[in-house]
Amino acid sequence: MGPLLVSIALCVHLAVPHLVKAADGEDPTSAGPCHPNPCHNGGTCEISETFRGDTFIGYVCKCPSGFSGIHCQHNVNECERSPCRNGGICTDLVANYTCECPGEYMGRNCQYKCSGPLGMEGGIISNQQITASSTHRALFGLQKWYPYFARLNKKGLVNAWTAAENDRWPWIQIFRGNIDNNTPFANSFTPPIEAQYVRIYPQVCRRHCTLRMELLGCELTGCSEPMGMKSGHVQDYQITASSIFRTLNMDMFTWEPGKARLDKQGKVNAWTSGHSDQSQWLQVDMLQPTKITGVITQGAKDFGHVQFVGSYKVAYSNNGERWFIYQDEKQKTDKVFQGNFDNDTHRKNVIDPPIYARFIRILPWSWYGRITLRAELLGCTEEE
Ligand SMILES: [Ca+2]
Repeated sequence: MGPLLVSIALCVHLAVPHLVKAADGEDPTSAGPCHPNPCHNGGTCEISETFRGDTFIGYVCKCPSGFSGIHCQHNVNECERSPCRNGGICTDLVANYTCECPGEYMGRNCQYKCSGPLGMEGGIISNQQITASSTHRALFGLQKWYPYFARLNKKGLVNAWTAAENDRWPWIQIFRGNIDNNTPFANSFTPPIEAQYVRIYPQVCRRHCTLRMELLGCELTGCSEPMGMKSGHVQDYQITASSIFRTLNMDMFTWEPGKARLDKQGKVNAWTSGHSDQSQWLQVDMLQPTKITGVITQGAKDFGHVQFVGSYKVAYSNNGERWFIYQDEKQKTDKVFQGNFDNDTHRKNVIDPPIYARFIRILPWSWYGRITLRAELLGCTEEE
């Protein structure tokens, strides 16, 4: 063993003369400047000729994230680079940080706005999910002010929920647990309400306790912002389709894909395909790879004719040429999403696991009347 050790020492001597010089006076059993490890906090020691400042120490410490200094002895203050957005308050941790977000925002960096309508007005919250302590009956019981009329902007003669006159402790309750696996926030409160049920107790009523309302919030996962079909952030040129219908073959009644926007108003206010078959598609180009976590669809009326898509598949692509149809994970088949049942009510489907892609297509699978869509995509562009 002796001669072998000597030859190794010679090699090191030739290659790294300073190192051997530095180790000259050391105990011969020492294995070099990295043993014992001089780096703190899990830093990796590597033998090196590099000078650090004006001293030569024969090694460098490769620090794990969150630590710095020659020996990784400094806990980096992650809050110094202000990672919390929208007024979030940062707390520095060991190799990490947390953000305490104001009520309207959530996500690791408070980057998600959490104040979208949860679906009282649009109808994503169904009638069965809305209950109340009592129902007011007027006109000898002929007119009933049901809990599920408590929808913001509801119109008609009976257009709100009203508690019965003899109800001493009226309440109305919205259950949102059966939408999907993600419990929603009811927001605009700081701290926000994190719950499956929300119950409202009217405190002061005039004549009757009557109300219409909306709940604002978002999914707990955060990444469920409208991507801009309704707002116009997604522009017309980004929305294309397999074919286009013209009522009476007139250009002024062209149901082009750029009109496929949730809640679009007007006489011609949706996309309608020129053909009615299962090869039709509506495509949105997000311009960059985007995380898509949900789809909201809605039908429309073509001069009084109710039209909507009753079910659909979703396809995605990163180059616009090679397409993948979103799969049902358990069945290993194309997933068919339930669509609309009328021309106006929003229908939301969660895409879980989410899609990461630049191009998204809705593939209508069944329909009523002609294939007609107004839509919104939910997701986020920023990934933590
Ligand atoms: Ca830290």
